[in-house]
Amino acid sequence: MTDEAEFMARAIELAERGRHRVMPNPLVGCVLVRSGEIIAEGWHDHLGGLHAEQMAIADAEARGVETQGSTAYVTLEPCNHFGRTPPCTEALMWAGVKKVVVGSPDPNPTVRGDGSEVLRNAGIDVTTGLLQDRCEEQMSQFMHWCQHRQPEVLLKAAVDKNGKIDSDSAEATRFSSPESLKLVHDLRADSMAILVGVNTVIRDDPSLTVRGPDVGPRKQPIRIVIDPNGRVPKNCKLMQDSLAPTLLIHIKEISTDDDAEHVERVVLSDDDGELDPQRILYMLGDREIQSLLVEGGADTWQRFLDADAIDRAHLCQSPVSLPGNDGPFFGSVNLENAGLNHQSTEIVGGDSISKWKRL
Ligand code: AOF
Ligand code: ZN
Repeated sequence: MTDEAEFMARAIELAERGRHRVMPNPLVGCVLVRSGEIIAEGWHDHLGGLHAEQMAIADAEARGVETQGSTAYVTLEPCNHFGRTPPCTEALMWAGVKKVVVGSPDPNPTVRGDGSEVLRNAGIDVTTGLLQDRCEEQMSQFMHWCQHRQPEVLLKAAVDKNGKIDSDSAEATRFSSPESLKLVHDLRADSMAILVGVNTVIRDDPSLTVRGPDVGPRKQPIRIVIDPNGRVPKNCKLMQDSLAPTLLIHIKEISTDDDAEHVERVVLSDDDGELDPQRILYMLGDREIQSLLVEGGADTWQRFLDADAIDRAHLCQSPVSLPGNDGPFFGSVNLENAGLNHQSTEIVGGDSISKWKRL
């Protein structure tokens, strides 16, 4: 790796520190370099916190390090707008940075292209595209939403050795290892919304909250239930606990008199009694939801796959055999048939976790 690439790689590493905590903002990292040495580091840490460039400049100031004449390596094009923070372009100029090396351009329409142009007009040398693929992969949810105005969708499925789905336990606790259950909470924490079908709620009464990872000041992911005909029981956890918002999607008006405050219902038009996943994604995209985790059950997975509505999948296969030979079954073949490509497989606590992606 060149020195330049190493500096950007460090910025990517720093950006990771904001994971779960910055959405709907992207993960961004920044280092300031002078005479071939990193003199300051910053990252976007949580929603409402400083942007990466501003944190790096503050870091230099706090340690009494001179930023004049330095080069900034930043994973995303600096913003040039007054949002939750003042523009990073101004901060970089103020700090006397002479060169900015950008990973990815910012596709956000309110900042697009502008940041680099403003910096160039101020006489700062700007180059773009260093480790761009890695930067964009790290902020894929943000990139996807900016491009498509709908969430990036991740399917998570847990099956036994034979591809059988655990049909009557909440959160597959009977057979996935503790290590892979922990991963489930990481996936939830990495999502702005979690979706299940009404049958899963009736059968498992899941709470669908993030337990473990720190999500910072952002809210817990919204819990969404596809419930065409209003069958979600009033006394289930999603309706009773207010740990996270709950959104029920119906195809007709359902009486709402005694719903708790955290519960919202929306009515979407249907196709022969079925809710089209694509219609759901547009509705969520309009609400600026950039990432959706589809947790199940099997019918919901398959409907989303059939509608080409899954971008990524994690399939967790345990070495345990559940009793009985009857279905439902689910596995690689369902993902392959839906046009997803296998990316990698790792073993976690004895379970095999394969990752899939639409290219
Ligand atoms: C940067 N550096 O570290 C980040 C940027 O609402 P705000 O003010 O936090 O602005 C959010 C937008 O700024 C976000 O949608 C994205 O376009 C950009 N994020 N920009 O210069 C950063 N996180
Ligand atoms: Zn900024």
